[in-house]
Amino acid sequence: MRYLTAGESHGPQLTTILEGFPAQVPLLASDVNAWLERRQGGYGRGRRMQIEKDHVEFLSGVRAGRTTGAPITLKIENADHRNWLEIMDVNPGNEPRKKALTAARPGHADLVGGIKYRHKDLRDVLERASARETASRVAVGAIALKLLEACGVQGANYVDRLGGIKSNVAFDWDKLGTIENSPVRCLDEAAAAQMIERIDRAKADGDTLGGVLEVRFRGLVPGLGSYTHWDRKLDGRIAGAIMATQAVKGVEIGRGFDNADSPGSGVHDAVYYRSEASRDTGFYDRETNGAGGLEAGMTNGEELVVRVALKPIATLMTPLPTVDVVTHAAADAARERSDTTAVPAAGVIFQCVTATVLAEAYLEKFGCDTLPEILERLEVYREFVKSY
Ligand code: EPS
Repeated sequence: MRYLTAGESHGPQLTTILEGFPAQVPLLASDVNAWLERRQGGYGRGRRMQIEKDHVEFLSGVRAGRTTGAPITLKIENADHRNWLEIMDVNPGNEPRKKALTAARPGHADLVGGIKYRHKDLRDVLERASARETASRVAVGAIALKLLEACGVQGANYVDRLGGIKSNVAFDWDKLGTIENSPVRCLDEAAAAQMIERIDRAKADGDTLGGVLEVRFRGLVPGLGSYTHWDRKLDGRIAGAIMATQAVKGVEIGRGFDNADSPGSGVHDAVYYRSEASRDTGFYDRETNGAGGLEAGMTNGEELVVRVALKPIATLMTPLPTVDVVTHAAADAARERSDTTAVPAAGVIFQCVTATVLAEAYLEKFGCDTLPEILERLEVYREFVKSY
């Protein structure tokens, strides 16, 4: 399974082609739209989100509410494009264009992207570097989630820290509704109120905020991924996919950085053989999950726990010093309409991006053509794990 995304933030649309996805998976536009809507939400987003009401159109690979096995083409329109027709026009003319950007924003792709691709209007860089593209990745992830759901896998995402304020409520699968209803996708209501206050203050100061997100998946069978070669290791593939998302600066699996300070006896998850089997790990069981569900690049059947550090958005309304790439004079970094924080939305993106890697891993282990075949093989494998 593989996918390509294309499209600029203020161009006509985002286009995605997902290839290698199995046939016979039930799929409606509303399945994807629910995730697109979640990604658009969250306190701290800017005015752009009032313009866009993201929805997907399937242009191939889906018929009568199920996948056909052919490449799936996804179209998501940029409603804002109608306000940018002249600026984004593909034909030459109107140069220098309105909204040309020359004062490179520190932390954004502007300066290095301009050097690399020889642009002096840095809009040619930022239009593609923009996190608007994550709508495509969420759409693909929403499709991957349909496959995972059929395989008995459930996911979650939530905010652990935002702007330095930490949630003090432990994650609980029975509280997914609380996360959905929280404007900052946080389980701790008191912390959420402080986060909102912090976002308001940052906005008033012309500043932006980052945070720490968590993604979890449960119901994964053991043995997805492989220890046999570096690029088959699932931890590397998950970390790589998340790290390749805009503004990510750190990925941790399980108790990653904390484990580094403890002796092995306090880190590794002891194994027990029980008298009753569980669905995915057979008679084998653990009482702890410091590994975060991954050992040697493979799922071990425990919950997958991934933590992600997101830096604050680089567009500051109270800008940092920079240089104008045309005049080389000192300048204030460019101000663009943007979000104060994208932390709540980022968890949605990371869940979807992780789901895509997990779906690939299921296809590698259980075959690629049709969902019924995958489910048959999954049942055989679960029985094998019980017999092992
Ligand atoms: C973004 C800037 C803002 C965000 C955008 C990412 O867009 P605009 O410049 O149009 O106000 O809203 O995110 C999205 C459009 C989105 O769908 O997430 C940036 O510079 O990265």
